[in-house]
Amino acid sequence: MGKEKEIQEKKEEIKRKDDLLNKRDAEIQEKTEQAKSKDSQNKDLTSQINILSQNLNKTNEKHRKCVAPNPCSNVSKDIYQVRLPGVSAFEAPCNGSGWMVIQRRMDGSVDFNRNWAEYRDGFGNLAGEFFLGLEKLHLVTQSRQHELLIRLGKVDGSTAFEKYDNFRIGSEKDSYLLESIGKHSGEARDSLIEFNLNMKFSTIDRDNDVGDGNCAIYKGGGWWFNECGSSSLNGNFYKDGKSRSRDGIIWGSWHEYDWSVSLTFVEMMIRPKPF
Ligand SMILES: [Ca+2]
Repeated sequence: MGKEKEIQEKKEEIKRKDDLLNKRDAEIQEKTEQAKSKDSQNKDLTSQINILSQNLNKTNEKHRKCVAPNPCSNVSKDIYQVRLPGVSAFEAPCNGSGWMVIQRRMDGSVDFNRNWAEYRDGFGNLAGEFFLGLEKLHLVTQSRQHELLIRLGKVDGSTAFEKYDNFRIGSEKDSYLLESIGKHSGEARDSLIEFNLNMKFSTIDRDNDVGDGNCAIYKGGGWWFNECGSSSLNGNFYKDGKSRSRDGIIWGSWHEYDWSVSLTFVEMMIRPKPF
């Protein structure tokens, strides 16, 4: 009987050890599961962090564009060195009220009958008559929403303005298309939306208008011509305010579409639209 009892005890001891080993196995199994789960959670977190980081980059990019500074704010009336993100520094006149002047006609001292490269790069005298250049207009207006203000004057001394709230120019690849102009207000009334919106820029050597001939040749200067339209602020300058053959500086909606009129003063200005 003593032997049987001893065997019985050994069996029980083996069973206890077996149970213990099984328990250890179960624990190891559980720990492994937990580790796997943690690993999966870590992967989820890494993926979330990547998404958040991408979103942050996008937001930063938008923020950079939204806060592109107004180079003409707090600047007195003078020629100013414009530095904007992503644009090489260039000079432009500010008018003292936050507007950057991009084109001016005042005395006929500068010839506006120019070719594509000249309208692209700009020409004239920043203190007098000039055109700032389409490439700069493209880069500046793409960086943030801009307003366009046009001041007009007749030989009799009367003046008027027209303002647009979303002026944007396409790239040279798109022939500096007038991509957007927005809503208009002012006493000169609109002479751009109907005919010039979505038109490419044309010059004497680059006919991008929609008619058979080249409006830039007929009108004496580059513009976003249609066929040809009722505005041409780069047209020929007539000191007496009388156009010889519909080729003067015109803004039809202000001079009742009387094509014998030629304006004797123009200033085109832009500024970032206030929030
Ligand atoms: Ca044509």
